[in-house]
Amino acid sequence: RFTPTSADRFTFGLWTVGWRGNDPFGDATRPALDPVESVERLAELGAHGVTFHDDDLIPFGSDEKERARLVGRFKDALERTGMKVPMATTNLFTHPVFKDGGFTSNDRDVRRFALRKVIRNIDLAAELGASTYVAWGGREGAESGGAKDVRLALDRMKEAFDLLGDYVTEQGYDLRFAIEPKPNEPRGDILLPTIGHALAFIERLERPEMVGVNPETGHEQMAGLNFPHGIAQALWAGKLFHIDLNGQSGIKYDQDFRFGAGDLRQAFWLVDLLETAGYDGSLHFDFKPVRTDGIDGVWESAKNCMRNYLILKERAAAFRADPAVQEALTASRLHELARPTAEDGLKALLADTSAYENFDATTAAERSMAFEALDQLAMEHLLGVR
Ligand code: GLT
Ligand code: MN
Ligand code: MN
Ligand code: MN
Repeated sequence: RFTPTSADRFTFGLWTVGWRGNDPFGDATRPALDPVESVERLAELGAHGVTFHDDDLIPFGSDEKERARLVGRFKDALERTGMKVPMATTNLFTHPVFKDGGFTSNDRDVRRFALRKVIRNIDLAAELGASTYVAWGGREGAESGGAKDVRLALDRMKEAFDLLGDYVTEQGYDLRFAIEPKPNEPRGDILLPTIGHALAFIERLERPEMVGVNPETGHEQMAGLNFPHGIAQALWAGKLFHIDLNGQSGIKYDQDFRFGAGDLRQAFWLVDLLETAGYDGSLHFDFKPVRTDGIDGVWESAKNCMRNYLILKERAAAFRADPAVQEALTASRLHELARPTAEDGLKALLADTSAYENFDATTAAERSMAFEALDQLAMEHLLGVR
C-alpha cells in the first residue's frame, strides 16, 4: 500500500536528491551523488524517471570526450533500469557569468551564450526522449529599480522563447517549453514571478501553443498565493505542461520540503484537483532533502514524496466517494456553478424580470452556502477519521 510503480509517473530532478546541503550560510553536509546511483536508487523506490539540468549530468566546462562518456553511462543506467527522462532543463544560474541572468542579462554576450547553452541541451533532451523543456529564470530579475528596464527585459525574454521555438520546430523535435515562475530568491525580484504573470507573457509569444507553465508548490506559496487555485487556472488555460511538487510553510525563503510537508491542506486540494481534472503529465518532485540528514534522509524523503502523494490520492478519492460529501456539495450548490449563468441568452436575461426587477436580494442573501460542513468533511477525510 502506498508503494509507487512506474505507472504513477513520479519523477525527480537529479539536483534534488543530489543536493549536498550547501546554503547561503553553510557548506555542504553530504558528499556528491553519482547521477547513475540516483537513477538506480530512484528506480528501486518506484519512480518513473529523472530530469536534469545540463550541468547536473555534465559539469560546466567539460570537454567533448568527457561529455560523451558521462552521457553514455547515464544512458546505460536508464536502459538498465527502465527509467525515463520526460523533462530536461538548463542551468542558467550557478556560474557567475549568469549573475544578471541568462535570457535577460544586460550583457548581450551573456544572452547569446545562454541561448547556445540551452540549445545544446535541447538536443540532448530530444535524444533522450524528453517531451518537456523547463525554463526557470531564477537569475532573471533585479535588486534595484534602475538596474533593469523590465519592459526591455521582457522583449529579450520573448526573443529567447521565440528563437527556441524556431529551433525546436526546425529540428522537428516533439518538445514543448514550460516556464517556471518564482517571485524572488536568488534575485531580489524575479521576472515572471507567478503563474498568472507567466500565462499572460506566453500569449505574447510567436508560438504560444509551444509554451506552458511548470508551477512549483513553494514558489506560489512564497508569494502568499493559493497553489491549487493557480494550478486550476493553468489547467483551465490548457497550460499545465509540467508541475514541481514540494512543501512550503507560508511566506518565507524557498523551503523545498518534501511533498506533503508544509501546507498539508493545500497539498490535499492539489492532489484532489490533479486527480479529478485528469492531469496526465509527470508528477515531478523538486525538493531538497533537509541538510541535517545524511544520505539515509535523502532516500527516506524521496520515498515519502511519492508515499505522501499516494496517501493524499487515497484520502481525496475517499472524500469524493463519501455520500455525505455528495450531499454537502449539493447543499453548497456546486452543481449550480457548473450551469451557465445565461444559457437562454442576453436577450432573455434582459427580459427576465425575476432576474432583476422582481429579484428578492434579501431572501437570496439569507440562503446559507453551507461551506463549513463541507470543509469539515474534507478535514476529517484528510485526517483519516472518516
Ligand atoms: C532550481 C530551482 C528549481 C527549478 C530547477 C529548474 S533548478 O533548483 O530552485 O525550482 O525547478 O531549473
Ligand atoms: Mn523551490
Ligand atoms: Mn522547481
Ligand atoms: Mn528549487
